Amino acid sequence: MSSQPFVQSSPFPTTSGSYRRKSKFTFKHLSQLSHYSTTCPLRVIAHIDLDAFYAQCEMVRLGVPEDQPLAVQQWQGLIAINYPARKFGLNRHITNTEAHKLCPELILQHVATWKEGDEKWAYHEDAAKHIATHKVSLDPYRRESKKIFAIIKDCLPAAPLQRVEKASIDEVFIDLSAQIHSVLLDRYPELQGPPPYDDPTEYLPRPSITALNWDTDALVDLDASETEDDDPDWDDIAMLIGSEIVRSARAKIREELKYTCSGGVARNKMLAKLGSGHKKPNQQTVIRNRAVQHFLGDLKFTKIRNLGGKLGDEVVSMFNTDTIKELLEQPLEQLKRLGDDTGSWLYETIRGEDHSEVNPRTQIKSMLSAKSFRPFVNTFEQAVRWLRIFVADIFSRCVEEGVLENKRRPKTINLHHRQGSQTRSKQSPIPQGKAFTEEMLFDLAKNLLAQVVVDGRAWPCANLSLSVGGFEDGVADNKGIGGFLVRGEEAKAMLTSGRHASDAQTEMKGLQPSEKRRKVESGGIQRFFIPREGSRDDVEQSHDPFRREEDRDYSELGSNSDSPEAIDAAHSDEAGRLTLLKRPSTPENHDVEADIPPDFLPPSAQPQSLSQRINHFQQQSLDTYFCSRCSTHLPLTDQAEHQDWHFAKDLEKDLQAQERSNFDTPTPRHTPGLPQKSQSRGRGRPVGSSSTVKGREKGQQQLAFGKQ
Ligand code: TTP
Ligand code: CA
Ligand code: CA
Repeated sequence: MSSQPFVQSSPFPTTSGSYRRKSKFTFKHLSQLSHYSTTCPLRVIAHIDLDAFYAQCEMVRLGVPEDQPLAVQQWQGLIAINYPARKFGLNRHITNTEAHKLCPELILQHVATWKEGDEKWAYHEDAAKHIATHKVSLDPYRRESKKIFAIIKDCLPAAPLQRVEKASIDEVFIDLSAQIHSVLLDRYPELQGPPPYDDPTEYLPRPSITALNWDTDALVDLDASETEDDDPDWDDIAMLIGSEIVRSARAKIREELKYTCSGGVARNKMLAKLGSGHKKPNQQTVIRNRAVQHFLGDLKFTKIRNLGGKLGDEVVSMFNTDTIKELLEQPLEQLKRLGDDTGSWLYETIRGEDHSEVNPRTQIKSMLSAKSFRPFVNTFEQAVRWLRIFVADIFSRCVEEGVLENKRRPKTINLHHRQGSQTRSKQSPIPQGKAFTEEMLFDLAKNLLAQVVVDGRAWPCANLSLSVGGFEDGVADNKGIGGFLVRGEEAKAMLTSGRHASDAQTEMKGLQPSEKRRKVESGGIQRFFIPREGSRDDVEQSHDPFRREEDRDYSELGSNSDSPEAIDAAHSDEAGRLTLLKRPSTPENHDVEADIPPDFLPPSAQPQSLSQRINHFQQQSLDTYFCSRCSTHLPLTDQAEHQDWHFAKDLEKDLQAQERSNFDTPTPRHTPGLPQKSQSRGRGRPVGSSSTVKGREKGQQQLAFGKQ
């Protein structure tokens, strides 16, 4: 590694020969730079990634000295470790207890959580003990992320000279091409003129400069065929300007928010990202075009975006290596054993070629709130409580997106439910003609859950996630705009006095998982990213979205690479994260391993050992109970599930009826958790009338969980 700038090779370098007077780049290349052409050889992309991001957020929030070791804890595991703590050997794969042993002075800060029944997330002292009743909130980090993103944008000129892509909660790509083009013309007037003979294929004059000052940058050593004695060409100068811009943005983030970050500057996204991770913390690495092969030669290809996961594994096993150097020996035809497109993509990638665009879209496409359950959730009531939290979480993020002002509004709501190896997804449209309220979302969510329960085998549930998607700009797309606006305002008034007024959430860019995979720019690798499309009502056995998220966390987030999938995971919250952590050895955990779901046994009768349980189970299953609603005898062990089934059926009908009659009127306020019409109803209603709710004993009891 050299930190040496170009050295002045000769006092009169530009007069010694004609080759010296001409650049290897043409006027056309220069002009391509101003258009963000992805094939422009002068292109400059930057990647900025915050150092130990969540840990820094906590350090700044708590006012902790910079040399104090600190790690961020989620349940029993660590998800972010600051650099002072890394010196003690701490990493993401150890538990908090192990961490304390390695570094006794460590500050462990648990992430903020939503506590069941609370109106807002908070930092709870003993959160780690409450995995069963709390849900992680990443809001504090989203907020900081948003501030950082704003500073970066502020440091850059206005569009069209600005093109920034938020790639995850703590990183951005910047296409600096157009900005650099304008700086080049400014600083080097010789580039301004029209090309000789008006021929854009004419070569540019050679830069008059012979030495570049790379300041504090880490410069990657040149390829073997290159020497620092060669005078810089325009691509080197473009990189230098890019590096200056990144340095000033990083300084501004540091100055205004106290955060350090690392930067990478190179000719494309892939290299820029590898660059920012090359030297951490608080440094930036420039990979000049003349240094690309040298830089890549030493790397493992599994560090490259999209090669951290399954595709990477497949390549490793097919070619028996994980180094770029060895893979470079494989001819294209060999790589095409992975598929034509994938092979070609890989061939280019390991040669440092990546023509993907910096995608400035920062609009949120979807929001997801999820939880993995340890112990599992076993009743409708419990699940609905989680839905309440998910809805509060999503709704507050929607408010931040401007749903109440009708700026943007999601069109669909999805529920994913996992039981054993089976995942089910239910989706419904979000009615566009009426006010967007938390209660409306909650009702829709419950309805979806009810549909899952109706299908049967809903419990024990290992994972639930709720998402809203299909965000659209309200004004452009909403035809009933007039009426809606009034209601939107009403809803806002209703809410400003309530829970969400002070609970501003920060934005996370998000795409539907399927969109994410489709977004992978290099056409050929889709088969590794595109999920099998499911119908609206999917029972997915082999394709399991939760499983995928978990894979992702292990293979990609952990390797400091944020593939589009990793971005998903970044806001999938516990859905993915939990499995990264070692499972806590709490008593509840034994339930996870038990092959008999706990809800088969009444809590008071829960025996201790597995054999006792089995005995108990066998004994119980001999008993039956009589369901008065369908006049059937059923095994006692199925009672809970069966009653849930009735309850869910009722709820479904009830909500449908409500939907039909209320479609044009704003949703009235009613007790959360209970469909409005059913609140006044008593027991023992006759069976069979479609829009009424009958035999609600269990349901009423289940849903009477007070303040949500
Ligand atoms: P990263 O950028 O991967 O890591 P980092 O910022 O903690 O450290 P580095 O200096 O190496 O960049 O992830 C950003 C944040 O995302 C991280 O602070 C915490 C969160 N995260 C998880 O919650 N789980 C994970 O497995 C990973 C990789 C990150
Ligand atoms: Ca980071
Ligand atoms: Ca990152």
